[in-house]
Amino acid sequence: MDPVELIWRNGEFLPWEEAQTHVLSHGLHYGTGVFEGIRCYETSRGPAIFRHHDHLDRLEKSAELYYLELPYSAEEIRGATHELLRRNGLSSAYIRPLAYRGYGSLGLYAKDAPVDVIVAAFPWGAYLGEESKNGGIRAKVSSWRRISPGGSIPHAKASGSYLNSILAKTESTNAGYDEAILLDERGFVCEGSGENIFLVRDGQIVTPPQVASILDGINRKSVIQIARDLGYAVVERDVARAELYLAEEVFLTGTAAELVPVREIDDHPLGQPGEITRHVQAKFEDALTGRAEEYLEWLDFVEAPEAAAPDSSEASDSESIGRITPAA
Ligand code: PPE
Repeated sequence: MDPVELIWRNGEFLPWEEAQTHVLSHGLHYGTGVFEGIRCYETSRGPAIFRHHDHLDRLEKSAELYYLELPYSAEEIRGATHELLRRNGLSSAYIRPLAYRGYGSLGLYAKDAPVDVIVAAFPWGAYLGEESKNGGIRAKVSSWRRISPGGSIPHAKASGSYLNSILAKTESTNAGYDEAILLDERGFVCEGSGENIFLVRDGQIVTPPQVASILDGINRKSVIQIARDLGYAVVERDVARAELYLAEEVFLTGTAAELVPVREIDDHPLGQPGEITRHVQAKFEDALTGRAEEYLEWLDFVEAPEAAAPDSSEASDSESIGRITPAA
């Protein structure tokens, strides 16, 4: 991880190294946090955050599902994020807002543990490797099943849920693969450890439905719309494991990964990234980076970063400018 200068926490901009938390923070013990992964891209009209409102909306919904009362509104977090990017001099970045139960009490009914909110932004390159977006990746169906909607909430982007993803990812990486694909308890396909999944079968694009045990990905939504706009049929339905091996093409979507073709699953070769994958991927990347006029509304433009870092005499002054007090 490449540190940058500042992290926003509870209304203040702190130096990166000072953004620490108490070891008895509730979230550290029980995974009681919700978060987002967002990307900001450099475009010809300045830096722009892809579908920022949708991410903040999902953050609020994840918080609601786990009874976390966010002390800041989406608009306050959005404003803090804009300023964070600007003050860190970042015109492209991975953005990680996190709301978690902090220090105050342990135990499972933790009404006295406050909800702390942070936003960090830092450079994060290709999630599944430099070559992933071009050459595709090798994936393995995990022996770990995706958390079920009867025991937890796959649709919430909650910290604790990621133990499930981590088991799958670790298993597949240790076995020499790039990514894991998780099935649900019935044996149907859900998603990658950190991405949604799409298949091409008989020229049609197929993806597991929202009621599957998946995170309702924002890039999933974007890719469904882009593919339909390009004239492809997109069907949301249950996908059997064997269909992964029979598919003409398979690809994954996610904020960190972007759109990544899959070239092999469980030692069944799928071949080089296919035509439909390439077509959708090209348009998707245009949408991310502001080159597709028709999707400009998805971009939340940010004021360009400060050209030079402020000198230290001004720094302490400007520290207080972006201070935001919690919403009532
Ligand atoms: N499923 C899971 C389980 C998931 O974690 C992600 C995002 C997605 C689907 C795709 O969602 P979206 O980004 O809204 O299209 N994974 C995030 C976290 C990755 C991490 O390692 O941390 C991400 O891509 O930012």
